[in-house]
Amino acid sequence: MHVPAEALLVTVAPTGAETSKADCPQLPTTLAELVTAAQECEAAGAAMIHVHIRDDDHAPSLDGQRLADTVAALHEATDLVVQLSTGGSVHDPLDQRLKVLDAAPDSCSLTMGTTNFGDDVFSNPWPFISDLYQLSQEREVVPEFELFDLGHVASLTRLLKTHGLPYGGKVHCDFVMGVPGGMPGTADALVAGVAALPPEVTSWGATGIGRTTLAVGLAALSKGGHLRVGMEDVLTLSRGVPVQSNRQLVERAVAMGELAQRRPMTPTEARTLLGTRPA
Ligand code: KMH
Ligand code: ZN
Repeated sequence: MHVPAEALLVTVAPTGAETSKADCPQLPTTLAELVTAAQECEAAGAAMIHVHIRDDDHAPSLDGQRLADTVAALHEATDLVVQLSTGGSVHDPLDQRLKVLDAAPDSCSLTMGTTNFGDDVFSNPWPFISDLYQLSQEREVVPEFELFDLGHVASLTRLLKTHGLPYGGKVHCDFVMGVPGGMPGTADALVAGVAALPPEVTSWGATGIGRTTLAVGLAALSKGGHLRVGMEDVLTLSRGVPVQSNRQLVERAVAMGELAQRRPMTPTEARTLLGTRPA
């Protein structure tokens, strides 16, 4: 199947690891809430979901059984490409983050370097990146390379030179911009990042954290990229107006795409774009 250039991959990142349920009761933290959000976002035009799970106390979790149950429930209830976060929370140990692949998702996030993350450090040393990448190749899980900084693009170039192409042969990356400590969420930074991408990259998307979401989304569309949106990344629609559901953010991304004459990609097209295993 050929995926035409006007097809726009909208990824939803509905939960994340940073926001508490107490601060944001509408954040989907239970499996039932996550599945409902996934179904609503698929109906609104999302084709992939980037998943962080929570435990019974709504705290971030990398529990293996919960991860496997989540992948199964999302596959049962939707056609979305299921991407599990291997970033977890800044407090998760590297060995547990490697075990995420045991849950056999279609895709996994793979961050290309250590980043200051507000007052914390999001640790991604080279040996961990290298181990996680080789494990993804063995397990036939397609990585999405998360680029928080320009140096991460250089590390991606090094990784592909060292270990070859991912499972499926496609290289998809996502610029995560506007994290305090990473590259700014500006059009200028995105243009620099896209210009530095290695030739093996077959597709890319972007997300801007917090108030950078619109600048980054519009810049990504201008450059022909794809979009990630969701309550992991932004909690207001405009100053003082809280996001009530992930569906609102997907609807806004689809509307922005329509202005740019892009139409939302189907999950089947997304599988072709990304090179994931068949559904
Ligand atoms: N929660 C952040 C520390 C990922 O999902 O791979 C890391 C993160 C990236 O969200
Ligand atoms: Zn994440």
